[in-house]
Amino acid sequence: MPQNPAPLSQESGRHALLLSADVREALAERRPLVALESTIIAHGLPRPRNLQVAQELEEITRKAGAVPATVAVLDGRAHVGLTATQLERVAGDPAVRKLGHRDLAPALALGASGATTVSATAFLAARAGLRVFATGGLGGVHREWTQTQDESADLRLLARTGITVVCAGVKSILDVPATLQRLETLGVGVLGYGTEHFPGFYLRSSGEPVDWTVRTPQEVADVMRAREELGGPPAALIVAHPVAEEEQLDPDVHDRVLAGALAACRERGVTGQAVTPFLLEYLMRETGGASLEANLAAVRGNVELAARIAVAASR
Ligand code: PSU
Ligand code: MN
Repeated sequence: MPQNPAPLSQESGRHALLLSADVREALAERRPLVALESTIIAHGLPRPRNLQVAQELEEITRKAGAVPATVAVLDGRAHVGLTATQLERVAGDPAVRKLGHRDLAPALALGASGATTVSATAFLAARAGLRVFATGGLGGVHREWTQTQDESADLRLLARTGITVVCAGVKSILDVPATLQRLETLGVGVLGYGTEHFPGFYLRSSGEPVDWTVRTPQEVADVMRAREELGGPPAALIVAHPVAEEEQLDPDVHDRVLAGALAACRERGVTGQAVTPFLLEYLMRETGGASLEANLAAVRGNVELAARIAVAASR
């Protein structure tokens, strides 16, 4: 969307973006690209399965006709598009931190390495000139918000960044109605993809309605085009894409285990950036891996749809 600051060129400073050769070429030739988030790889999935998944997500993108651009910070340089070796490092190196948007400058200045969350990935991808981004579930307003004030930095960044984000809604560990309200207030667009309900990440539906439903990648591309033609301040467009019925987590299991996860989080005093990885890990353990399979199914589906949207939007 055109109102983002001009894309950074690779040469514009010591801390500028490093684009992989693939990504640079695709941008120059206006071919479809999809940005992929790395926090889910480094901190959202167990090792060594996470590396396989990271590679698989890039493969799914290519198969659907787009160029994958996994985003991460390595040794103080922000990368959009990783080599195979760099991807291995993000998946395997325990020194890789979790970086939200506000962490980027210190990480760059101090030479740190980190995986990027939705907020940092969306920012860097838009800076590089990418228009479509895929992840699992967005961050949002946590259920204990009134006590902890824990609202993911994802929301505010998405309110100010013109990029289309394909996700399975927001993580169901969150307060979904409160998050949807915040998205409305912040002016972030929400489209249900093939559904009249906002997805529930591990579940097909969160039970909350969406105002707009689209049914094809072309319809999403048309909405992107209309937003560009309208102009105005940049904001993200969320394409909320539910996990397939047969791949969702059993809703009863979900509700029961989630209650335990939230209680454990409170008892152990887990706070800040550690909350989301803690809850995801707890659910995975207590569902015997079923939540992991639902999470992966959702991410795979989102990446494929994002690639099809990128293809439609590049025509
Ligand atoms: N989606 C997943 N798994 C994850 C995440 C998203 O399927 O681990 C990550 C994203 O990087 C998102 C982050 O930005 O969780 C939110 O963390 P927090 O609540 O600390 O902002
Ligand atoms: Mn948080």
